[in-house]
Amino acid sequence: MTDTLFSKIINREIPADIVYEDELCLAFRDINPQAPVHILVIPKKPLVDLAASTPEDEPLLGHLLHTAGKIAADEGYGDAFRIVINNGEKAGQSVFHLHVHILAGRDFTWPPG
Ligand code: DGP
Repeated sequence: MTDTLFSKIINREIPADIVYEDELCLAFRDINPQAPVHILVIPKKPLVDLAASTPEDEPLLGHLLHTAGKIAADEGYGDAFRIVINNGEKAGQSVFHLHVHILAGRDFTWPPG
């Protein structure tokens, strides 16, 4: 996988508003928020997307989702938040380092756009 902006954020080469970090993941506020709370949770392991994950990544993927729920709660929206993972350009992925969007603080419609 080639380096993306997100590996530069992990390595503190470019700044970000980091809200959470542990040995497996980093979470920071999206630069172009689509809701009052818009945070990205990324694995430190450089996975391009969800489709590139393997069975050995299952604990990591679970950790990303569990952490996303905890962050939503910490932000005051533990009861109502949306999780999005865009996989592939046609699905809206623009940064090719797996990331979980946490969106909260407004009403959401279904189906999503
Ligand atoms: P996606 O379209 O699913 O690949 O989402 C990528 C998100 O990443 C998008 O919502 C904007 C955000 N983003 C892109 N570049 C940066 C950056 O340099 N810093 C931060 N904080 N967010 C970024």
